[in-house]
Amino acid sequence: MRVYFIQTACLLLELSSSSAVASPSLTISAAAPAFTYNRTNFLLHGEPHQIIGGQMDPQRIPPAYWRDRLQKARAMGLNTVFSYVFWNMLEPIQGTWSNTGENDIAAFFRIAHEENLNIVLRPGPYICGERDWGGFPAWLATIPGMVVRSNNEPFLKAAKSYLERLAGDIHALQITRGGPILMVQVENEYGSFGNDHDYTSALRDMLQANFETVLYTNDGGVEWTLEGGSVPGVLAEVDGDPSSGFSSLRKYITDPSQQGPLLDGEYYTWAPDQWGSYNLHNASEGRPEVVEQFMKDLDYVLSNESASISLYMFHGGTNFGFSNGALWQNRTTVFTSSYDYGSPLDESGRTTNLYSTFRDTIQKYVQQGSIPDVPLNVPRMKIPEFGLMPAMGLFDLLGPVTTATFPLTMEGLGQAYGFTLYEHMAITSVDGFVQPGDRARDRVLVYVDGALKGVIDSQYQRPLNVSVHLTPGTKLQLLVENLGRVDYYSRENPYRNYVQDPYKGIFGNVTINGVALEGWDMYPLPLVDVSKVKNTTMTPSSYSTPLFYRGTFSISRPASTQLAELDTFLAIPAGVKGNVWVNGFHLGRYWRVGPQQSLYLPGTVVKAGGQVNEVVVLELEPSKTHGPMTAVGLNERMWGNELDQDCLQCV
Ligand SMILES: *[C@@H]1O[C@H](CO)[C@@H](O)[C@H](O)[C@H]1NC(C)=O
Ligand SMILES: *[C@@H]1O[C@H](CO)[C@@H](O)[C@H](O)[C@H]1NC(C)=O
Ligand SMILES: *[C@@H]1O[C@H](CO)[C@@H](O)[C@H](O)[C@H]1NC(C)=O
Ligand SMILES: *[C@@H]1O[C@H](CO)[C@@H](O)[C@H](O)[C@H]1NC(C)=O
Ligand SMILES: *[C@@H]1O[C@H](CO)[C@@H](O)[C@H](O)[C@H]1NC(C)=O
Ligand SMILES: *[C@@H]1O[C@H](CO)[C@@H](O)[C@H](O)[C@H]1NC(C)=O
Ligand SMILES: CC(=O)N[C@H]1CO[C@H](CO)[C@@H](O)[C@@H]1O
Repeated sequence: MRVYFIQTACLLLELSSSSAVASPSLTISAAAPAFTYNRTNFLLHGEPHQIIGGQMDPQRIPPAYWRDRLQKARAMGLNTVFSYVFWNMLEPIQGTWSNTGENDIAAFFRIAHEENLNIVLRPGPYICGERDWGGFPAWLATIPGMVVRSNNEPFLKAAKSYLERLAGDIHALQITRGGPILMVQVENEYGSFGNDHDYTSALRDMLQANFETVLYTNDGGVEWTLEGGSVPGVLAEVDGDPSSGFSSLRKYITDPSQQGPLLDGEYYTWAPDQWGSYNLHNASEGRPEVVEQFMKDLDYVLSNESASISLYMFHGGTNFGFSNGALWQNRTTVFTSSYDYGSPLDESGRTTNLYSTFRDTIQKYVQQGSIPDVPLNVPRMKIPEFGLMPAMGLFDLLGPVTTATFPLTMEGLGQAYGFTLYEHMAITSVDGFVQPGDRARDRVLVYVDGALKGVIDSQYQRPLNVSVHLTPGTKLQLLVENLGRVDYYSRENPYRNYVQDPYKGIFGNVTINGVALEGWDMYPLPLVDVSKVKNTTMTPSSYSTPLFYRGTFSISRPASTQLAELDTFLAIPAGVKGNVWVNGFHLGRYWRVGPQQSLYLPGTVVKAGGQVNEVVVLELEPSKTHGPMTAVGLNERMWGNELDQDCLQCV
């Protein structure tokens, strides 16, 4: 039996539910459509077709590398790429459609087509995917009456507008129009979350109004998830372990309008990483029994002509910037910026041993010589260690202030991601523990008159009680970091209401000894543009509040150097916790607890030919005692863990 990764992959366990649904019958037109299916086979131009797929999400990959990653997918033997689309990146502000760069989904699909790959589109609107709020834009949280993932008018209205615009961009790329899009998924593993068939039917209708291709659902392979997630008139499929999933499909999907060939829509090639001193990097490397099971499962699927598969992930890529999601059990657990996933194509787009092993197995089931040769791995570069100098305090970069008696949430301040600073000037004397709203959302650094008093973090199983002593005129500052909104809930999780509670910053009152503090100055720090970080060095008067550091490196190789040769993993050896930008591009977060100890720096943002590359680092807990701040580019990745010095007893 394959090991299930229950807690963080978007799939789940047992529990049964009743119900049967009335069914419109499946309509298959007579003149062999480009792509359809009967009870046992997908049919591509009328011929039985086995989907050998792998997941790769364009918005997690630098666009200049799309073709390389797609070529490598084809060269592993895949014939189809499954892609999530992240609504929050396409519509960062309600009504503003941003479909260029990494959001140019149509361009990714066109390249896939050129590289002889088909596409299975997974547009959500909810996609889970270890992404902030499962791909929902944060502004949804500010719409009155909003109930996401439900048959709720404000939600369906916003979802409709998103799906219409997305369909507008990619309409011509459907297989019915000669493009690569074979199928479109309805919602995402909805059965793990709910069983409101009115909601999923409304989404089905919306997708049918916008797409001409086959629709399908994808759920965990047990009765209750299949019952909750399957939709009349829509092909029902499963994910996870293929053997048990397929027999569940055959057993529990009894409505003919939902029956068809078998597809394991997410076969896990391993798992994402989460921050934590005791969380080791997840990988199958060095675990032959795991790889053996992968191959057994792949053989099991591919030897059955009724069955298809998609590897989740073929290539994970990166949760650049602040884009990662999180989970809530009885504390927050946060996905790393790296979304390596232990996948066959690693985070930097290099093929791995696992890639070769998958390729060998796939070879057995496809026409001899039909798989292209594998492109060689280009070595990554090293960058010798270089200095980072203090340039500016984070608190010297504050924008316009919002003042209110009681705190507003990050969303209430019109902010989606990053940090928010809450300042209160004491007017009376008070002593006691700080309660930052109903709970920490998520990591709260507490300062009194500029001195760090402690860290309250919802990741901690046993958070610290941070005690403060305020007298009239003392300044209390709470710097609240949004570590990523929860992206996955199971119906069985007692905390599932967190999907309706994405709020960050301070929610409720800040209290000390139960007394609410009144009078707040609030400063959003979304850090979308670090060009305002001064290009000078300074001598900090104190190291207790967060500092921006700057440094530069240059690469003497000619400007014409192949981009992949400029790939590296950037590490900040003395760093405690913070964020890194190179030439203005936000690589993501670092945190010494690990397991991620370096950030993927794609060659696409590096300038060669001796030009200056500018590095900006926000260190949240600067110190002189950790040694000088430096950065270094590693050509081989290191993973590792360290204890959390902010709270040794919190875990
Ligand atoms: C589905 O179509 C294929 C190809 O025409 C055929 O071989 C197969 O028997 C069909 N299955 C059913 C259940 O009709
Ligand atoms: C394919 O798998 C399904 C589900 O497990 C099974 O019912 C069917 O008999 C298999 N077909 C072959 C040819 O093995
Ligand atoms: C919840 O917390 C307890 C310790 O207080 C721990 O034993 C348990 O495993 C936690 N549950 C989850 C789902 O993390
Ligand atoms: C914090 O205070 C609460 C209430 O006084 C107490 O139950 C808890 O154990 C304290 N936590 C720690 C880590 O000391
Ligand atoms: C905050 O405190 C004030 C004063 O005690 C109270 O009126 C208000 O309801 C509180 N707000 C919340 C969200 O608890
Ligand atoms: C910033 O300063 C460095 C020298 O410390 C210089 O090489 C670089 O060009 C400057 N960048 C800008 C944008 O002025
Ligand atoms: C499949 C797998 O190995 N999952 C592990 C990934 O990492 C987390 C955190 O260390 C573990 O809890 C999982 O078991």
